[in-house]
Amino acid sequence: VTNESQRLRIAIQKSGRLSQESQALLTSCGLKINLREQRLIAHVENMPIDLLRVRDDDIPGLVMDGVCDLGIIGENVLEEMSLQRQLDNETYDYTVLARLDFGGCRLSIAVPQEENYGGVKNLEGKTIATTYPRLLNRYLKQNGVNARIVNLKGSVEVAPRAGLADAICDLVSTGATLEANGLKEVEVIYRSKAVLIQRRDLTDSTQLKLLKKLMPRIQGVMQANE
Ligand code: PRT
Ligand code: ZN
Repeated sequence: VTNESQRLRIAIQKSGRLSQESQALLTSCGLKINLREQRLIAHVENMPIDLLRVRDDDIPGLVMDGVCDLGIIGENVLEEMSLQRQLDNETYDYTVLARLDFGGCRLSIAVPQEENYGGVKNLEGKTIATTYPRLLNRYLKQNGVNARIVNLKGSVEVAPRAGLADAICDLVSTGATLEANGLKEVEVIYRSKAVLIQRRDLTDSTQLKLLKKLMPRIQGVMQANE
């Protein structure tokens, strides 16, 4: 018998670029998921597992605070949150169980197409708009560049045209968005994929047993996709 608190809690993105593939991965592992729209919690019918469907930005914190046992999240968001929590003296512990085969993208710096870009030193004294200020700050520091970072939660790609910034640092996959906005990619600062993470202090033996059963299935699904 499994009591409520022993159910394994997995946080996944509710709707967005990672949700379909996160659900598909879990379904391929044998989880029977009954997703009624708008529900925060979905109970897995055939295993003691609950899915929490949330904004992707909430997933690292839920796992780091031990509120959820597992989570599927883009490394870009995970690393940004981790850096933020370190700076804020909050807990930022987690374990990566698997690097997954979806959600691939890169975090890149882009400048107006017409600009003569000769290397990272060209960013000295410039203003760069981004949703990932900690990752960008780390990169600039490592390269000895002083630039001003402007925080934007959305519409980053229009910032140069709007006169808000000289450059941007944003996620890129095909490059079509940059192109459409008259920008060119000049530096890749971080390469990201979706990962399955676990909270550090998972000790419940029932949960660990279930996890031990799930992990080979996840590896199997990924090998089958290769
Ligand atoms: O609502 P919620 O907060 O949950 O979702 P969100 O809107 O914050 O995130 P979402 O669903 O857009 O992305 C979730 C995750 O998918 C990201 O954190 C990345 O790990 C991953 N991912 C992979 C991407 C992309 N590829 C991607 N191309 N996330 C965003 N983009 C955007 C990018 O920001 C830019 O606007 O797509 C545009 C660029 O795409 P291309 O193909 O034109 O280069
Ligand atoms: Zn988000």
